[in-house]
Amino acid sequence: MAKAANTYLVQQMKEQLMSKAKEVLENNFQDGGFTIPSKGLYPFQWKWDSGFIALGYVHYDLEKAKQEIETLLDAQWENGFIPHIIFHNDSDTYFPGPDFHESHLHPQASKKVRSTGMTQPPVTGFILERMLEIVGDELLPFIKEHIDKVFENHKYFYENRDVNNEGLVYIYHNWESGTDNSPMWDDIWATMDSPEYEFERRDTTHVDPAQRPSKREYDHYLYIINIAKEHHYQDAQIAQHSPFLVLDPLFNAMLIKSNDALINLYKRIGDSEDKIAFLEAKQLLGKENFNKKLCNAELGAYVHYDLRKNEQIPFVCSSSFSPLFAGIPDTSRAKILVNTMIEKFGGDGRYLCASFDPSHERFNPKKYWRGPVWINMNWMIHHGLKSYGFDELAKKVKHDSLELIEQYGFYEYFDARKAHPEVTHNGYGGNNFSWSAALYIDFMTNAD
Ligand code: 9WN
Repeated sequence: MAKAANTYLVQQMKEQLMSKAKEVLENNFQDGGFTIPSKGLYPFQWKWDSGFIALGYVHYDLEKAKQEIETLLDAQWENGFIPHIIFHNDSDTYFPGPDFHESHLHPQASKKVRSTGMTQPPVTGFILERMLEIVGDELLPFIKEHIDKVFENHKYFYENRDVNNEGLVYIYHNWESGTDNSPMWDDIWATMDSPEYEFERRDTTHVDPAQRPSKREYDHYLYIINIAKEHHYQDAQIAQHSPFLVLDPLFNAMLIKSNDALINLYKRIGDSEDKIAFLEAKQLLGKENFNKKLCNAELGAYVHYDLRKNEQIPFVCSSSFSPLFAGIPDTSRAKILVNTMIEKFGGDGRYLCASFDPSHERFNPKKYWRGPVWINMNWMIHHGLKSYGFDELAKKVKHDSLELIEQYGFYEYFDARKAHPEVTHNGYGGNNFSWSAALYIDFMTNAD
């Protein structure tokens, strides 16, 4: 009897949270047909956020899911580039805004809408494929209408950012990685002599500064943008002059996963042999070099690669496991990754999956990408683990994600430490954060 009552209460709580998740998305939805990640803190449209957000909507409001994709693709530049932030609207709650980024410096930038001159992980391809799986054939006309823009975006990457012609593309700014102030970048900052800028931070008026990057880190972030601006955001110049030039395993895994999705979608659409052949050739080359260049046997993980120093950046972080999502490791390497995840990131006292190696001295459990758990990374890791048959661990990653949200709310990131004396509330960063809400909906709607 008591058990039945308990099950009923849990069920009720989950239903309430589903409604709350939809409310978060509704409240962040804007008149222009796009959704901001979080009020105040992130008041514009962001590239990789928009993909995860669309995946939340697709379960209950197909129109909004489509609009999210359309408003993003509508900001595409003539050269295929899709920016990381689209300033469809005005807001003074975020720095740096459109006046700092000056995207118009690039001759092929969108004439319709202002944006940044950098990008973010290319998730749109695999999001479209997943949307089709959920909705069914009814969505095919929409896919047909938009898929070429995503293809052009991938082509842009290979034609402009694959400096060694190896099927791997560079990022030139930490904000392009999505994992913005990962300890990974610390050694790059040490090589830079950035000016001390005067500017007014806005993020620290919304969130405890202890959970955000330092002023000095922001100096570096701005300095790289200034260098790119000096060169009018021309890729060839950036590749030559940016002090930050990195092969990021997460970014490249997302590209490879989205390539696969585009290949599958084009096969369904038909009449796209040239595009399929282009993508298949990149897949072969990219996967091979990914395994050669970004795998670190000693650490038992994939790592970043610094193109300036021509050497690996030897740290393990949640991005290290993202290649599972793109089918990049063979099964024996996948087992090694799983062991590393369990040994370094697992254990009873911790939620999976911290964003940086918890055993490392640079781990910071509260600060942005220097340790906390992020729901979008967990979502990718969960699906990656599942695709290799690591069902138990996949379940744990999903379970931990849901528990964090159910206990603490739709936060941007979460402390990985369970019941730790220093932790009274595990939710950090922005609250009512869109992708945490959207992926809660997706996790809850899928039985896996
Ligand atoms: C800079 C919007 C974005 C996410 C990033 C996250 C954070 C921005 C910032 O917010 O970055 O792009 O100002 O801190 O790190 O992954 O896309 O949610």
